[in-house]
Amino acid sequence: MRLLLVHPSPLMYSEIFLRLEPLGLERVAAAARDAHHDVRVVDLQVLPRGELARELAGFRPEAVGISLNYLANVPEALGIAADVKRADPRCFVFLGGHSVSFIADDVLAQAEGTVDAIVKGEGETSVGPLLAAARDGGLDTVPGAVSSQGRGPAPKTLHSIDFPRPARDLTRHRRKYFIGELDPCASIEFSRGCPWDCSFCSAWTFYGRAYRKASPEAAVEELAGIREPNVFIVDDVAFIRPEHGDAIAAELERRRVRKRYYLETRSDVLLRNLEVFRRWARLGLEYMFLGVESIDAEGLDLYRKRVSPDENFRALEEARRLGITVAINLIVDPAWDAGQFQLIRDFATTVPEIVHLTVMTPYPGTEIWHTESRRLTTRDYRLFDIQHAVVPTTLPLEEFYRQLVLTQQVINRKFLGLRTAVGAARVLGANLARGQTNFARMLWKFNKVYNPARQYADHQRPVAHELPLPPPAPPGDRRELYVHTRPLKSRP
Ligand code: B12
Ligand code: SF4
Repeated sequence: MRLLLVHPSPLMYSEIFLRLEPLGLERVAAAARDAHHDVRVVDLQVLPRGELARELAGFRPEAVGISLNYLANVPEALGIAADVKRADPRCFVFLGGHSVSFIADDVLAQAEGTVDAIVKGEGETSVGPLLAAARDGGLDTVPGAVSSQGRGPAPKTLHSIDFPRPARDLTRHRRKYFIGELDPCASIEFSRGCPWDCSFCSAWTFYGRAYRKASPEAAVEELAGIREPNVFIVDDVAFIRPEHGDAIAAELERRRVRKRYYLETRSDVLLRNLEVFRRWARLGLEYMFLGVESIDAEGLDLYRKRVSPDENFRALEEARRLGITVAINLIVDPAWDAGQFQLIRDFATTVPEIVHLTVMTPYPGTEIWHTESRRLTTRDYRLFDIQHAVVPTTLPLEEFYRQLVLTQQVINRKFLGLRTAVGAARVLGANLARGQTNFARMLWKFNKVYNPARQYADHQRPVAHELPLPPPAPPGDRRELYVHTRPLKSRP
């Protein structure tokens, strides 16, 4: 079958700091190719919508799969599905990805016949059987599939994440993928899933708390084949198992693979596995994203982070000693008043790290979705991007955004402060010399995108499709939140 896979466009607010390759879609593409389909990918993060129309007309796909990892992309994905069906009513249209897995039945209903199936869970295992069923019938027998014919059995968990390797050759315009000054930047997955259970997060419920690791040999073989000099490691929590991080490092050293890396981890994991991070710093680990979430113990308890403020601060000190630049994430509680925003500004200007702010948002698949969704002030999918407040704010909403943006501006000014500006200018010069302009654009764009009036106005837009609400009572058994229901055994 001719299969076209589509990634929706980036959200304005994430485009500033990074734009990364659609790794999940590339893996689905590879699995479909293994099943002998003719596959193309259109990534609307880097291509204009007109390019999709051109592919539809030129390639004439018999099936179109759209990635829906992000709730805020639901209206766009439904629009694409409708366009595809209008162009060719016989084309088989399906959706898959993280967010849509939790609300598959509702999104299928909202699509009003323009979507033939929604695939829950990992796409590598389902895409082959799905396309076979699209041709021969039997959609209700495909694991994880939801369609007008009914629901298939539970999604199948991929036995090993070593294969299929992402079909990176299908994503053209790879020079557009970057994160901060790592420009251009590719992505790789060393492990999948998270064994913790933070209340605001759906990473653990998607994989049923299972945690799988790529074999060090396969991971390094893949890494060595990546053209880009920079790599973002997409693992939710990198190097949970020190021996895994060490084994990959040893293989990289043996094969003399040298790149620059950005990863995401937890403070307790960093402190516990300091030697691994030291070894990786020698190998090129330059940036790290730490989910600090809250600067006080009360907030950390609320989010069930299972880390203390002391551990967070010690982790920051250790990262500084290792020479790794840290980006800290803090969750903004909509209940904050002006004083609490001021506290965060004071904190952000005293630590040398970059601070990122994300607004506490109850997503389907999280525990807070069940406790907070009754309080939602909006159900506009587009506002569920962790940059908007979707539950009541203590401050009037306009003032909340004013405080939020003021805090982001203070942080940004610090980030671009004199000392950093000298460094940034050096990096900028080097990147521009190589024809890489993503980092430069990021520096220009900030003030245009972060604008309180614009964020407030986003709430006034007409809403075509609304996020569904969860069932009335929270599940007694947390396993009811899982997408993959038979977790593998491994634990950290
Ligand atoms: C890397 C990453 C990113 C990258 C995205 C790169 C890209 N374009 O794909 C960047 C850094 C840009 C990013 C940004 C954001 N992210 Co993000 N991100 C992740 C992260 C850590 C890993 C994703 C990944 O690559 N996984 C590895 C691949 C192999 O898995 P996958 O993408 O899930 O794909 C599999 C399945 O989902 C499925 N699948 C995927 N697509 C399709 C398509 C079809 C047709 C089918 C059948 C199946 C299928 O099959 C794949 C293979 O198994 C996840 C957490 C997680 N564990 O998933 C969060 C996560 C997905 N992100 C999240 C959020 C909140 C965001 C932001 C909104 C944050 C922000 N405001 O800046 C933005 C929005 C992005 C946008 N729309 O523009 C949330 C999702 C929340 C939600 N419910 O909407 C997550 C779950 C993190 C979390 N724990 O809360 N993110
Ligand atoms: S926030 Fe991080 S540690 Fe917590 S469950 Fe999500 S991925 Fe795991």
